[in-house]
Order: sequence, then structure tokens, then C-alpha cells
Amino acid sequence: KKGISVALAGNPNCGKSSLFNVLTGARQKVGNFSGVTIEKHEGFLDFKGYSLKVVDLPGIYSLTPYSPEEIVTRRYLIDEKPDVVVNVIEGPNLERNLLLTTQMMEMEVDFVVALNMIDEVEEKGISIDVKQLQKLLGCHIIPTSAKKKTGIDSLLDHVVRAYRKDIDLKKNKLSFRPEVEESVHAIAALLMHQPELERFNPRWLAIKLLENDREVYHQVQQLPVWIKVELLLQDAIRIAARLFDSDPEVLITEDRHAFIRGAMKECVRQRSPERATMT
Ligand code: GDP
Ligand code: K
Repeated sequence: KKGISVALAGNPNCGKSSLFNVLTGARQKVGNFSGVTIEKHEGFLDFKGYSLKVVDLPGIYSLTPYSPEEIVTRRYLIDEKPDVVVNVIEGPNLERNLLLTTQMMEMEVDFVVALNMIDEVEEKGISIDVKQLQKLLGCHIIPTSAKKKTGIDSLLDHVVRAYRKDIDLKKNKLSFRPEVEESVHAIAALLMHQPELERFNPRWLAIKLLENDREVYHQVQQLPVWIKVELLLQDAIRIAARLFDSDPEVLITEDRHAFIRGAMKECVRQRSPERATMT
């Protein structure tokens, strides 16, 4: 049987462990992620001739390396390279949850979104244009309810399809403002052919350097190409200060939020608020 490794990633309280339990039932084991005391839950299931290994990653708000949970998740995504990542989103809290999703887009991992707690979304009269949101995020979105056990087979179907690269959506890229994009491009071009950085996506590395990401800094600083990279980073800092009275890290965060606000405006409506508040 062909094996597919699947990782569940999402904010704390998005329903990740509930979904994990629905997916894998009794076939679970608990260990630790290497080097840390964070519990690693692994589960197993068979689906349409595939045997899936599902890892429940710790709940995180962001893919920055500022908490042990974030470090574990990021390392797992980069070093273990699961075949498919399921980004579990708390449907009623879409806007906040999308911050992690934008960072998945940047990493260019193969992921699908489980739009979880869809039962609560419907109860609250929130309507989400899933089709349009799929287009903007460049990934499939499957409404699920871990509580009512709905959408589970469809989610698994899409996991298998993602594994088989049977995707009929164009990947989308979150573009930053042109001044930032210019720096991202220039730095990525320098990092592209560095054999030591082969397992990373160069665009992602460039974004992380502009964000002062200390892990990525550490990795790139040791290479001879650093001298050139540093000059470009200094340019970016100067430009951000001169044009926006800001710095690249802040601009990147602002642009992610602008993208998310745009997506929310396009895709989310509150239906009949009277009904939602009357209950
Ligand atoms: P985790 O922190 O992401 O692992 O989240 P949990 O699985 O512990 O779920 C957090 C809370 O949300 C719990 O009270 C769950 O019962 C609830 N929950 C999880 N999934 C759903 C869902 O699809 N619908 C509803 N209404 N509640 C859910
Ligand atoms: K809840």
C-alpha cells in the first residue's frame, strides 16, 4: 500500500485534535518531537488504497521561530517534508486564522485547508464564498465539522488528490508592495543556487531575512553569499525608512494583513444579523 504522510497545522483551538481523533480514531501513538518535550501525536488510517500517517502538529499562530511550538512546526515542515499539510482553520475566526495560511502560501508547501467548525459558521449566519477564497489562497478548501463529523471524506479525498498533484487550482502568491517585492526578488535570486540552502524555497528565505528571522539569518550568515545579501538587506531597510518611515518587517506584516482584509471583504458576508443576534 502506498503511504502518504499528512501533517495537521493550525492555530490553538481550531479543532485540530478533534479532527485528528475523527480521522485516526483508535490508531494513535504518542511520542515527542525530537529534542523537545512537546508531545507528538501520530495516527494512522487507510483511505482508498492509501495508508495515511497523520501527525498533529502543535497549535501555532505564526510560522516565526519565537516559541518552541513554532520552531517544532517549522522544522517539521522543512525537514520532514510531509507529503500534504492540512491547515485547519477555525471557521468562525477566519480572519485571525488566515495569518498562518498566508505563511503556508509563502513556504509553498502542498497544503489543503480544512475550514473547520463549519457548523458554527452556519449557526452564526456567516457565509463564506469558498470558491473565491480558494482562488485567492491558491489551495483547496474543504468545509469540515469535527464535532458533527462532516466533510471528513471530502477532506481525505483532497489530501489524496494533493498527494497525487491532481490539483485544478493555480497556486497563488501573496504579493507584497512593489518596493518590498523588488528586495524579495533580488535576495531570492542570490540564494537560489546555494547548494547549502537547497531544501528551502528561496523566496521564503528572502522574506524571512527581511523579517529578521533569527534562524534563517543564522543559516545564511555562514555562507560567502552573505556579503551580497547583507547589502541588499541594508538597501531594503533604507528604502522602507525613506518611503514609508518604517522597516521591511513591518511592511511585510502590513501587506499580509492587507491581503487577508481584502480576502475577507471579497469572501465573507454576515447573513441576516438580526437572526444571529436574536437567538
Ligand atoms: P485544538 O486546540 O486545535 O486541538 O482544538 P480542539 O480539538 O481541542 O477543539 C477546541 C474546541 O472546539 C473543543 O471544545 C472542541 O469540542 C470544539 N470543536 C472542535 N471542532 C469543532 C467543530 O467542528 N465544530 C464545533 N462546533 N466545535 C468544534
Ligand atoms: K468552540
